[in-house]
Amino acid sequence: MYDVNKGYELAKEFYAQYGIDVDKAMEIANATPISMHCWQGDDVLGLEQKEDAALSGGIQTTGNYPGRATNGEELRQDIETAMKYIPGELKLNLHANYQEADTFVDRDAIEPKHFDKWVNWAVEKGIGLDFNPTYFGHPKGENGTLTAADEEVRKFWIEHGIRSRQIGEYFYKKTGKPCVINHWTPDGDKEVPIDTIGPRQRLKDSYDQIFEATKDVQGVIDGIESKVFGIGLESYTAGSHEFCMGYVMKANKDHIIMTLDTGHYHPTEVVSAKLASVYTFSDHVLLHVSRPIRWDSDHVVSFDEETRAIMEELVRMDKLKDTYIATDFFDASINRIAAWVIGMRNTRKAILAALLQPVDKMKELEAAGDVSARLAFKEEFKAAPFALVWDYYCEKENAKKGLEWLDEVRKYEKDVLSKR
Ligand code: RNT
Ligand code: ZN
Repeated sequence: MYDVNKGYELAKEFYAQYGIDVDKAMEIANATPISMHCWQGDDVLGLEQKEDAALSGGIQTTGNYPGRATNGEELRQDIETAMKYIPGELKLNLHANYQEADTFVDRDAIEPKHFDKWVNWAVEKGIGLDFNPTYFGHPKGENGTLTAADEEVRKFWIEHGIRSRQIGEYFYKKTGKPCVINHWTPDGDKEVPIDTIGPRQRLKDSYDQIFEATKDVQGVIDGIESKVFGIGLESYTAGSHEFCMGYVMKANKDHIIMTLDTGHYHPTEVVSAKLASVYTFSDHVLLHVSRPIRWDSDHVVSFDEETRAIMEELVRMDKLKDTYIATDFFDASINRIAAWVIGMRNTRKAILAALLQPVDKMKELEAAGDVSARLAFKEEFKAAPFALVWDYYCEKENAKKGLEWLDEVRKYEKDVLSKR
């Protein structure tokens, strides 16, 4: 019989050799909020009561695994089930197309009350809510949203952005926790357009209008998310990295920050290498943790080198507490609850692993110019007995250690998902 306590005691001794306090690391990892995206549960389709709901805007889910949530009740039930196996502080991240009005309400007419089922659910659970305007999956977005040359269309989407910030404030007031809003628009072009600056000037103006009209909104933080390309929009994205970084830095407002999505850069560029530069000029960052396989494929977050490197950077810069960590992936080819559990656990796992390193010692060695020891230390911790601490932590938080959650998710699939 595998005894987690025994493993934990041994690991504690291992880490103590380097002056690492395992309990402290678990405590910090546990208290770091991760905003779990609602859209893994239904392949980003939303609850707008439209027969023809379909994903567009350059993002795509692939796969047709049975059991997708088809209404708010099912989605909440699935989220609750996944959350049982995800240790630590959580928030729920909603998209505007997850509104639950009785009849169809268009994006420029959404109101806080259309989200009351979510709000009541979150208040009951004691968790915070984050939000996203949905600038995709809509016929009015075919020729751009916030960049649209058609002023009527652009107005429609600006109104959507304005209402989204008001809904964010409502979430804040109801839950008592700040609402982090992510602003992302897919607007772009299959070919490089002749006019590359016009759409960007309009995008800037649209964001300006949204923030100006809602300048009194309280309790909302706004991430501006860039992207290199989307499907069908391969050559040009108006909201590029430079555009979004420029917008955020020039805005110079505490609540307007950069969103860095791990799948939104050229394949050889990594977010872990960008964080320190952004933090030189900003106090906060919104992180979208995902996994790009050759492109922004939004695979389930892995406990891979880059996810670990990101968390290591945040710990080493002492910016973990200043970073809004959110997940963003959608895999329709596997059990969707398992997708959430695996991706969320890996995100938390990477945080814990980063905290179980002798950061002060390594900084000391570096400052003293001992670059050989620096490398030796870096390498040593890749094979440290981290899993023993992770198992102990999961058990302590009643989130099931190891793969124990898998049988329960299988049972839920048999009892609930397969009957949908
Ligand atoms: C798309 C962006 C964006 C979306 C979600 C659904 O490439 O990453 O964040 O994934 O808003
Ligand atoms: Zn994203």
